[in-house]
Amino acid sequence: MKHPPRRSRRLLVAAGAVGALTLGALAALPATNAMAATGCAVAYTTNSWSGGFTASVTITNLGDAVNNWTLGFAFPDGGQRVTQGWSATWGQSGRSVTAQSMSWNGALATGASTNVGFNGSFTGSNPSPTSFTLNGTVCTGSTTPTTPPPSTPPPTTPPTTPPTTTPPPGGQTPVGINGQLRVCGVNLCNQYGRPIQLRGMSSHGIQWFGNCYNPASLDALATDWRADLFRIAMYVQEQGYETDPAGFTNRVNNLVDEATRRGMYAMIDFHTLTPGDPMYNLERAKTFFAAVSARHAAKNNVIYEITNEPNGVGWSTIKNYAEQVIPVIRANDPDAVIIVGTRAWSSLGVSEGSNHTEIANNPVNASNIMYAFHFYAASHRDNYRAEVERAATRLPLFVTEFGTVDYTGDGAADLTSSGQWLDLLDRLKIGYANWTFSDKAEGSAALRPGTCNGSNYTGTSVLTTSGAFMRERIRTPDNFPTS
Ligand code: IDC
Repeated sequence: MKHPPRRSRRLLVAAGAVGALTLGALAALPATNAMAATGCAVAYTTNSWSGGFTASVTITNLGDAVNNWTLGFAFPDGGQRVTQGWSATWGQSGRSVTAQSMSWNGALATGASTNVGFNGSFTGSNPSPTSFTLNGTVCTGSTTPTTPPPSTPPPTTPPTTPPTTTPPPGGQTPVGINGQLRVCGVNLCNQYGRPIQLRGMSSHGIQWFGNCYNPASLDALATDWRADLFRIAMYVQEQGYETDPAGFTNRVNNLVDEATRRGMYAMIDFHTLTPGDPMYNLERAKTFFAAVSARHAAKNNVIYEITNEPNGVGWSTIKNYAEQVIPVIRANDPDAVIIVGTRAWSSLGVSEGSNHTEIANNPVNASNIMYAFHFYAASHRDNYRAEVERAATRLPLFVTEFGTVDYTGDGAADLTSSGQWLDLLDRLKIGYANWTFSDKAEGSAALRPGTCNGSNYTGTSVLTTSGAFMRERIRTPDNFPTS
């Protein structure tokens, strides 16, 4: 963590609520002293468009060191709302807004800064709040951006273009409701510590179908499909990342920002497939994940999938790969959920004659991780479902990819088997992303061929059999507990 240069003592006294304490007394106070001096400066900047805005809030602690903090302020206008925050637990009652620190940014030394932010909406005007409190003390430091750069990586890039449709009614997006996720036992839990299931779609390879991920299609995914999740499939081979690392990193970053703007979780899929040994791409994975995790560290909606489908290698190789890549992400983004692919095309080993016990007996040495399971409903049936049911009692699972068709990604949708699969995943609260939200002429694609050349992505007329089935499943109301 970079600490900003120490501020002048004069400013400390001027800004902090130190009362009659002398500088000497202030310096001598232990951080936990009940009389600990408090004081703060807040820089609040916004980037707004018609009806919406992104706010960046840099908090500088000008008092004694704290281990956790709560920022408070009031919106000047009654129509202003926080719709989705990051790097803090955000709450709003009437005009009053609070932001409570997370475990990783709660500790603020004297003079240290941290940056938090949120997306908001407004009905009338969008004036900035003029008064802030930190742990109940009014911040008397400057509210103009005189503070040093934040000590955490920058938050969501403010939108450069306004969303073309308004967010779902009530401003309650999946990310807005659930916030930062974490693994709890074998489940994925939301910010209230309650298990949830995320349902969404995977892109096709962004090197081929980049034109399918545009404002209109992503709006449809968020508001017409009501998807919780968008998986960004970045192939590494097959004309993917290895041909242009900077370019693909940039494309992934942009798509994460687009998902964020719409209140969806973004899953970054390092889409290894052939060769099946993830070690072949180890250095690329480290470079890529260092970049994307630094870029999105301050967001609360990014899930990292570090290898799509290992195949032809044993579990110990995958585990070794994971234990080298996970720390790279954790160094930048300590609280993000990370998903590890499993043996035999993420079948928990089943497609190569093994099963989940090899993982349960020798799990990846890291916390807050899940394991991927993939299936193609026309190829994988009862024995795979039975294995998922067994594994789900011991391992946190996420179906980061599945098809309604056979394992080639083509053929007819098997809606009976697909329905059995999704009923099982619903019951076990296992999240999923369907392959693919694209218009490729193959059975697994949700959009009819040619759809991505047009501008309409809503309704069923643009959908294939698989797409219509998936849209119905995904758009049924979510069950996201909020207490
Ligand atoms: C398939 C695509 C197909 C593409 C092929 C090769 O549907 O258009 O030509 O990849 O890249 C997976 C993989 C996924 C496959 C999919 C269907 O993760 O990349 O997509 N599948 O074969 N695992 C099992 C099936």
